[in-house]
Amino acid sequence: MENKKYYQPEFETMPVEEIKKLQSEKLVKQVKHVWDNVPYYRAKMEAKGVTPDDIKGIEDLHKLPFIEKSDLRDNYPYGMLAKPLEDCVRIQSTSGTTGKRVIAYYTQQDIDLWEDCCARALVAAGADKSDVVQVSYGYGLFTGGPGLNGGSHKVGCLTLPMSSGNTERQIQFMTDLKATVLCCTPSYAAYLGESLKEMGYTPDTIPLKAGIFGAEPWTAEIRKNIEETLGIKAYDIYGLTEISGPGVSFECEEQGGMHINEDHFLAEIINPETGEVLPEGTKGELVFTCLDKEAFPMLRYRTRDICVLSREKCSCGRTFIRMAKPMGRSDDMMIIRGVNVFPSQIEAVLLKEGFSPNYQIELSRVNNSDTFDVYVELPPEQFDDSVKTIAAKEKSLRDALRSMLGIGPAVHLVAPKTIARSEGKAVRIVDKRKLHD
Ligand code: DLL
Repeated sequence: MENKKYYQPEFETMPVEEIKKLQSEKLVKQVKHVWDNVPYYRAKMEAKGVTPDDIKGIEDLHKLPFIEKSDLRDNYPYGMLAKPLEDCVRIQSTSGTTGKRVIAYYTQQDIDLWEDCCARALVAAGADKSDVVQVSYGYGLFTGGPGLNGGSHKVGCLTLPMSSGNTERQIQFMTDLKATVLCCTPSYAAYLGESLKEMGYTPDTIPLKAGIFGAEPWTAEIRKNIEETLGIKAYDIYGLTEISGPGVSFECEEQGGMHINEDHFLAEIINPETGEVLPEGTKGELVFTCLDKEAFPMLRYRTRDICVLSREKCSCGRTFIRMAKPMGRSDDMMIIRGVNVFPSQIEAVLLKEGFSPNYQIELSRVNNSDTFDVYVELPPEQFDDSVKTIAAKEKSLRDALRSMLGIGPAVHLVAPKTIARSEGKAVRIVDKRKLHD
């Protein structure tokens, strides 16, 4: 059995100085391509007094203007296209969780590049042509299904294009066809694990060995939960439609942050308030520049994802810079009575306190003051506890949340299976305050 450690070692293990040289060469060409073909961005550059001649390498990147989601919305549907429409072969779209959908275009070369990135992620998770890969991300406009599907083909794996949903059928195919690698959102992986357990499967009777989970924030605690119920190693994968889709970065066997495919994507961390570039190792907003993409080549695209980059050497041998798990989009951050709260912080406390990852946060406003409620399912074996015991547990969970967040929610322990399960990206926050805006 062939068992390669890397999909494209010539890039994945390139010395850092060479990566930077390659990035500089590609950047110069890419800026020229965008200047020549995207009048909107050219005008933005002109407004900043920059021309392609000012960009001699990656050290000049900071001179370029940013692109934000609002630029893409304003230019919908064709404004940011850098290739004639007849050279494009595909459209994908964002999930629209933060407003109007954004669409991205791909030439065949763009698709190939994206699928190579997904293939790298699969090989990093130990996949080779002997594997059966169950792709349970949604197929369609969402990039999850098509991206991992293409990557799986490139590696030569037997690919099960399941898409999301229909959990019973997922489990039937997984067990009948002995799927070894599962690709889906972490919240759906947790749900599949819960369902398999209820059906009497134990980790050693589940054929899976690895999972590639992303598209939403997930905590170390959820990873542990999934790894234990499914009996697998769970790898993180990151990406966004605007930059291609899944595979912009991926985890290796060290599970210590995701390697960014730096031969294709140039990453920066900026201060989200001022736009200032921050030194490596500082937490801030992730910004990407696409070095090779033809049809939809984003330059300095602001992701709104908050994380940290590290160039620290990785023992896997890959030289690509690593990004820490994004703790959530700056858009996902809730401001509750003036305190900044990320759902991932709440999730970490729940799992640490022995609860399931099934929860929902509800925010509302009463008499001009925010209300903050967290609904959490009771573990099935505690469902028959007395009212007094449940009230004590609610109080203790509230105290644990307060010490983590600096603000205490009203905690409601509810019956098992009463919080809707997610088949794609989980909806954790119901913010009724927005309904009144
Ligand atoms: O979610 C692409 C994807 C599909 C990635 C499958 C991984 C696996 P969008 O729908 O455009 O694309 O959403 C992109 O999702 O800006 C992050 O906020 C979030 N996100 C993606 N991956 C992760 C991750 C796909 N591993 C947005 N951890 C991004 C945390 C993630 N957040």
